[in-house]
Amino acid sequence: MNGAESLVHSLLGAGVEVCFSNPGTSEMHFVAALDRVPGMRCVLGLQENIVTGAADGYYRMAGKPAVTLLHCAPGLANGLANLHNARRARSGIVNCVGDQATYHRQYDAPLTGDTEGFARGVSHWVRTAARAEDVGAEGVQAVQAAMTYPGQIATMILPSDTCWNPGGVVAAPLPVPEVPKADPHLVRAAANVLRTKQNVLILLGGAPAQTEAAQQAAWNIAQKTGARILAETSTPRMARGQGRLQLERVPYPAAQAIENLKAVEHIILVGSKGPIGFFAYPNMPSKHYPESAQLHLLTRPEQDAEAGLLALADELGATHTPFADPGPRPEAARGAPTPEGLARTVAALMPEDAIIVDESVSYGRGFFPQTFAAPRHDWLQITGGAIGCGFPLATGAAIGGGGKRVIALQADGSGMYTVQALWTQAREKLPVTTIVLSNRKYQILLGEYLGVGANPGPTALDMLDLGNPDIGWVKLAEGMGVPAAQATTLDQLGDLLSQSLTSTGPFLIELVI
Ligand SMILES: Cc1ncc(C[n+]2csc(CCOP(=O)(O)OP(=O)(O)O)c2C)c(N)n1
Repeated sequence: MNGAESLVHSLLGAGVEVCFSNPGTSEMHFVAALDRVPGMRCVLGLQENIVTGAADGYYRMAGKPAVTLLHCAPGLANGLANLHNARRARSGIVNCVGDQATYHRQYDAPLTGDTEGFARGVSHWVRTAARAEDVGAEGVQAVQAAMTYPGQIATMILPSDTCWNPGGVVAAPLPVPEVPKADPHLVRAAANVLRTKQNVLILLGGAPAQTEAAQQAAWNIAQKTGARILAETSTPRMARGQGRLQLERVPYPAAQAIENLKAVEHIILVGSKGPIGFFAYPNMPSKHYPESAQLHLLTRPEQDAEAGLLALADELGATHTPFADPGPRPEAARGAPTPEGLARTVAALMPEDAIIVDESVSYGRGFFPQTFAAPRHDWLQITGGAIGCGFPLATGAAIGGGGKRVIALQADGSGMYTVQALWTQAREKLPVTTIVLSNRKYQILLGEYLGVGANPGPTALDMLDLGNPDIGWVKLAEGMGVPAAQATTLDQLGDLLSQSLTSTGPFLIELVI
């Protein structure tokens, strides 16, 4: 058995079932091993940022890591932006990066680069294999690292001779580390704040703090104590819709966030940190909560958020209180597109347990209130601010979601970074409906110019214009095997969305906004 075969056996034994891949020469033995060792679903992405973004989406839905197969330092570099987003989402991923053979590295061949250096910036765990005998054991260590709550990025660098040399040893899976619980002292301290103080905010950060059970505990606490609840601005995965909490996020625009939080005196942090700006702006504070407000830690992101909230509810004697009724499901909107109308239409037509992937950037800021009364669904967002995650995230979420329909709300500028993920959706026949929000500009940056006090002239404005020439979204999608159509009204959008739900494969709607 060679090293690559022992690795594939070991990964399978540790429960890894999907390999998102964009291979090269140095990964050929790994690819050949995938042929000889059955059981791994192999999914080809046509650029590494598709591969890494898909692995992120997969983890967010499946709750277990996929493996990525990437080619040398430059291949890893292509996938870094979505590994950055995945790290922010606290998704678990095992990256396998093929590299120069151990004895060939000294010659500095063209694809040789600082693979470890690139990996370290986005990984919690990095290991460069030295011998074929070791890669099985290192593979299960990587899975263990990736499964460490709530999820970590583990990167194995595999010089090609460690894959092709004989002597591979299959390793048994390692136990998943126990999830650290909240410190009981901090639970009592948080309870004390909630009992005795006014204007307390419970701030939920990360997927484990936004499950239905975590929301229920937070709601019980809030009903008992009068605290407010908010989620952080970017959410990896939030349970939403009927029977869930009507949970709002801290707004993205600095002025709105500061206004929203101005009365807050105490913040209970549940897997979150004190709200700060995405960026600094002249004459704006970095912190968006009042300087006088106090932060109280309930759980760090690495501690069990759900159990922490349950313990806090217990400590306070906060018993089950039903969530507020969001009212009837909205009806599909008609006429000219508006953000609210689009959100209502999606809420009206989405199937139960849909997965919404949201890279809607500026258009999506008001989507939440309009979708509170939608059927139950999960909402996945860009987490690290590195645009170009939507199409890959939707692709991976469809594979991790086990057949649930994905509806991707995709801003056009961000979509163009990784549009070739559509090809993977077509090839894998994935149930993804993408709605491209086609404003033909980098709309958000118009606001950012004003925010930083810059005064855009014609050259600056030209850098934000995507309308010269217009991007042909329908042709782009069709060219990659995804049926597509354009909508200019919400009536047309509703018809196309309904039609797409009757098929089992992907569909793209360009909504001209
Ligand atoms: C990887 C990366 N490159 C560049 C940026 C800077 N950036 C932020 S938003 C944006 C444009 C977004 O445009 P679009 O997706 O069309 O959304 P809209 O602003 O029109 O809502 C750019 C280029 C970024 N955040 N991440």
